[in-house]
Amino acid sequence: MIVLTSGKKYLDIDGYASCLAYRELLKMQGIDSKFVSTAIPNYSVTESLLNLPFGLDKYEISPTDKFIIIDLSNKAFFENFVREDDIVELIDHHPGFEGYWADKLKENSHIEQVGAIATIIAEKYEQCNLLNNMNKNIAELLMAAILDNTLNFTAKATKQRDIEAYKKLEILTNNFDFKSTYFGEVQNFIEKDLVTAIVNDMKLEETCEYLPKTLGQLTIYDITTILEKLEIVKDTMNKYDEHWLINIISLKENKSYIACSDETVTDNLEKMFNTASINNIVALQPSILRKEIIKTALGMPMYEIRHK
Ligand SMILES: [Mn+2]
Repeated sequence: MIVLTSGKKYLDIDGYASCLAYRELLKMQGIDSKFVSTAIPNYSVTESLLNLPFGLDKYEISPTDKFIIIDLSNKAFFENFVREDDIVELIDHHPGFEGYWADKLKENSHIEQVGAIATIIAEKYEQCNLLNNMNKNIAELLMAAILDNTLNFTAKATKQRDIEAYKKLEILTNNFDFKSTYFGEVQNFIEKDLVTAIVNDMKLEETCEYLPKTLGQLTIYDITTILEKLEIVKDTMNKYDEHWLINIISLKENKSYIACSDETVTDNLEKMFNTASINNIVALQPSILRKEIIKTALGMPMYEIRHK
């Protein structure tokens, strides 16, 4: 059996939708596969998307299974059931491990600089001439993933490919109002349960000296209520670690508010982005994604000198 999976600590709409859509594409081609994850989908997988007739499989991993890894290339976050030697394909857009996987998987490693993995999956349907056969629910899942991962097409990581894939899916679903439905639903969820939203979008990742290992992120259309509840945000983050940052993205303003635990973290960010802070919050416009913050940190000169 082929098992599609994403990270063990973290499952967002891009990983979730892409695994489901890839499973359905394989099915159309007569290949059986299962989507298995131990991670809880975060707030970007909204209630209405979770309630669609497509979801995770209950499946017991067996020693003969092969794995397709989606939206992930850092081994530290692989599910415990994944056996590296049995990986047959890996599709990701996070920086850092391109060389390792290219060596190991050759043409079956697809780590591409694209806004969303959902875009790559939609393109796969197209390459197989099956885009018009895509289920409408699957198409909406992929649309949500592209909207979320590209920050409504404002993220630097956004490519023309993302815009084109979204347009085609929009035509396919004939749903031209999906954007406001989706972002409205995400907004309501975050406002209703801020702590859960933070906890389910947390990354604990040792990157480099410039960043703490606890990296939170929230993407929300209108940030006003979150800024009013900043104490809840801080309390939640403090439970994880002494040093942290949380990247709160305001889609409405196309702005990132990066709240930091202390001066040390703030100073590093000020250096990285050549900007000032107010009350340990570094504000950046246009907004930036967590993976872009990591990329910037990895490119800082001190890091290169120390690791050469
Ligand atoms: Mn992604």
